[in-house]
Amino acid sequence: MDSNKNESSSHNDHYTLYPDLSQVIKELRNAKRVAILTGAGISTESGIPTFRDGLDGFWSQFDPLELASPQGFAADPARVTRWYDERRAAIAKCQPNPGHIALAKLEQIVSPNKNLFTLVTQNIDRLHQLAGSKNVVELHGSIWEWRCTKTGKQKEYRGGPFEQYPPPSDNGGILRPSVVWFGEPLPPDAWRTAENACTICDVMLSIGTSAAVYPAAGLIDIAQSNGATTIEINPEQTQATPRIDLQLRGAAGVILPIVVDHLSRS
Ligand code: BV8
Repeated sequence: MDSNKNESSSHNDHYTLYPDLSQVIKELRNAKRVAILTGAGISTESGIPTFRDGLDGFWSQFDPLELASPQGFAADPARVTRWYDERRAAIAKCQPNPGHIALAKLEQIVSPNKNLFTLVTQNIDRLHQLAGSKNVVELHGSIWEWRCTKTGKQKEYRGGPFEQYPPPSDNGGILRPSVVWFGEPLPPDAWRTAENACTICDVMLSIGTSAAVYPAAGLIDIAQSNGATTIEINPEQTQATPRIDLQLRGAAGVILPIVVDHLSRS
């Protein structure tokens, strides 16, 4: 079979594998504004464990309220900052995967330099930006930014592990990661931008999130109640699945390149 036949058969396979694919392509083709919500699942294929997935999820080994909360930090700042610094060192070895790269391409297809494409992420690894995504909104901060608990002065730490825990700031305080812990408010500007993007979008894709954490997961309902078509890309059902219009069941690193490939064809 020549390569064209091969290609078209694999193309047709996609439609069999993912029954909602043709509708998803149609929606994206007609969309003027697109909003994306990503969670830990899109970084799984880069080697970063998720939070709630089976045994490898973070929260299966640690109690989030102990490690990802102001109370946990106040009780044991050394333990919490060591845990985040170990995650930072692990993430430093990770690269964007085909899912991140496909989203950067999708942004260029949908709205080159017109920011009609907003990528809202709950992730703190910055792999979207490394993959080339431009219009990224970080709802839960970044593991690369640490701030002094006394002055709030924040800066990026890309070097090796801190020498002591909690790491001292340069004016007598201690450093904490600039991530949003449970019980802490989201950065107001980030939330406003995300809420607005999901209010005015025609299509919203929820990718690699269990939709368990609020207010982030509520963005799906905001999009839906404002008339957007909602699409979920996830190997499993999530808390949002019953509310979502279209499903592409599988890994983001496999499905997103297929979506971009179909979109790129006339
Ligand atoms: C707030 C940053 C108010 C740090 C995170 C009771 C008490 C206190 C609070 C609450 C409460 N009830 C509700 C709340 C609110 C709380 C909340 O939602 N709790 C949940 C657990 C019920 N929310 C908050 O506290 C938020 N703040 O409400 O403040 C306020 C207002 C004003 C003034 C003061 C206070 C703050 C929430 C942010 C918490 N920080 N992380 C860190 O990273 O350590 S949360 C953490 O969970 C991450 O950010 C993560 O992104 C987020 C969501 O998890 P997911 O990304 O969805 O990851 P998960 O593992 O769950 O799922 C992965 C998915 O991927 C799975 O579905 C899997 O199937 C899929 N997958 C796997 N492989 C792939 C894949 N998908 C695609 N491809 C693959 N290959």
